[in-house]
Amino acid sequence: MPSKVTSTVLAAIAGAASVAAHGHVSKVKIGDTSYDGFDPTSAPYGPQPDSITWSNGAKDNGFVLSSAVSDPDIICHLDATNAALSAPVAAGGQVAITWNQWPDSHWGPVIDYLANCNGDCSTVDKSTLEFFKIDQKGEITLGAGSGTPGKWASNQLIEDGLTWTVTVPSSIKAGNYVLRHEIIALHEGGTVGKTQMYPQCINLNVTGSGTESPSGVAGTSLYTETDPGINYNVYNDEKLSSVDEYPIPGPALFDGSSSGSNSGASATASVATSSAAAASTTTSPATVATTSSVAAAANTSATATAEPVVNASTTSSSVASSASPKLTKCNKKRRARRHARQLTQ
Ligand SMILES: *[C@@H]1O[C@H](CO)[C@@H](O)[C@H](O)[C@H]1NC(C)=O
Ligand SMILES: *[C@@H]1O[C@H](CO)[C@@H](O)[C@H](O)[C@H]1NC(C)=O
Ligand SMILES: *[C@@H]1O[C@H](CO)[C@@H](O)[C@H](O)[C@H]1NC(C)=O
Ligand SMILES: [Cu+2]
Repeated sequence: MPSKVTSTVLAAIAGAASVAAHGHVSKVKIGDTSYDGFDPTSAPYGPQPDSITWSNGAKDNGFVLSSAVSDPDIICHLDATNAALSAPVAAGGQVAITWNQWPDSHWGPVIDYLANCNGDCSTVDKSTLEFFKIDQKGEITLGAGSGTPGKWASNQLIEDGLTWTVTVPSSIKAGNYVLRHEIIALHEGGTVGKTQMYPQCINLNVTGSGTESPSGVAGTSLYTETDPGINYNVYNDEKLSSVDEYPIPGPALFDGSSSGSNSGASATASVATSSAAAASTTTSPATVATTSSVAAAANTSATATAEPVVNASTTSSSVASSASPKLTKCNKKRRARRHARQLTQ
């Protein structure tokens, strides 16, 4: 008896340490103004009245599993509630989002979306928001082989002082928007439903003279748990020839986004998502192609039967379905923590 209790307590401590290693957005900086993020790990836990960041119920810096990507929790995190305030930002301006911490081992893409609140973001029903993607980065360099993951956007974020900087597209019309910033951790992504999603919503009041209203999709329709970029094994880099083979999940990048896209590739991607985006392609100057936008465009064209382009995601689906040999102890520890909770309740 005593030994069982002792081991449960030890498991609980191990679980707490592991969960504490996850992260949350702790700061948002726009120009010279810095805003505090919502801290899910500190009392009073509930909604913070004077914040631009949405509150959530992830008390342990936790995540939404990819098995729940159709659940409203995926929109702005667990039990998320609207932020009361909005940060002014000029269209074309930058938003720097800082996390309190992030584990190196939680490899994955960083993706940002906007959704127009068509009114007040402090009271909008999150299920009515339609998100368009404005920024995405996946894998940056391949791993050395032998099941070693490469460098991912999440690792870049850590290197950059735990900060990810997003540019608000200059072409969008002024208004109140929710920025949905997200890290997707793929260390257990080789198993369907086990990818860890860490979204955070932020209210922005976009100013400027833009005219575009990109079409978007509901937060609950961004992903499925079997998308090749969600159910993805990060330990298989020796089988890849290029980081392009990782297909960044979610809809195609909005063409007015600054993350850059080859005009031909992004025009193809726009066909499937937004006629406004496609129209703007003819006037926007060609910029350097990013690997991610090429992959997204290829995937989109394959499914939308638009103009033929190179199928950059050819090998990724076979990669995604193979087993991942080196799972971290993340889930094991969470199970231990759940047990510990049951013990104390
Ligand atoms: C957004 O900015 C406009 C222009 O400054 C202002 O009139 C409006 O009240 C702001 N809305 C919010 C929700 O902050
Ligand atoms: C690829 O297509 C699938 C199915 O339409 C979609 O769910 C996924 O988000 C797309 N991925 C990219 C990178 O566009
Ligand atoms: C792209 O690759 C996928 C995965 O191998 C395949 O199912 C699909 O048919 C290919 N599409 C095109 C247009 O080649
Ligand atoms: Cu974890």
